[in-house]
Amino acid sequence: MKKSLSILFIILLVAALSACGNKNKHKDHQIKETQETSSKLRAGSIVVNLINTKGDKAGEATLTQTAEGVKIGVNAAGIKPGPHGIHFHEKAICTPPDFKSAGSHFNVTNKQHGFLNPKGPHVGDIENVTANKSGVIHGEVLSAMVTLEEGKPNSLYTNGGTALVVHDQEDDYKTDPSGNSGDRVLCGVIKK
Ligand SMILES: [Cu+2]
Repeated sequence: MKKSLSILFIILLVAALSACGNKNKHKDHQIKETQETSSKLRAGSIVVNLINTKGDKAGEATLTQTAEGVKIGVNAAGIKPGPHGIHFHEKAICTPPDFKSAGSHFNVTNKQHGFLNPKGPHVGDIENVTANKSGVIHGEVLSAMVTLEEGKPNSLYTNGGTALVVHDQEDDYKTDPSGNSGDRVLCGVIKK
């Protein structure tokens, strides 16, 4: 238990530090915001449009392949303040209002959900992102478990692509299958 708590603390610390360091970068993304409906290449990164439960554009996620894994910059508005679960889901389909179309979590290794679950995590698990008092997320998280390289089993382009989904509640990192993170509130399609 003590070990689990230290791991959680490290995860939260890393998330907090990333969030602080990237404020300015995301302002830049906001200015460049466009109305494309699917993922698009921009300066070496993949830009994924995030839509809300009404089907309106609510922001963007910028995915960048780095040596450490895929960097996920999230810039979105209009959701409940506080921490939110965020995951890669297995289907590249975002149909509002419930986004069930995105299927389960991206889980090519057949594990259970959660970084703190002894039988986890899913390849698609990501650290929580946090919305501020105004319901705006400016954050950056890293996933070392997926890749943007095509042809690998853990590629986000596997089987026609995947989706990035933000949930209404915080992911507890241990409850299968989705960390008790509640409804799906934002969704973005990741495909070629
Ligand atoms: Cu999810």
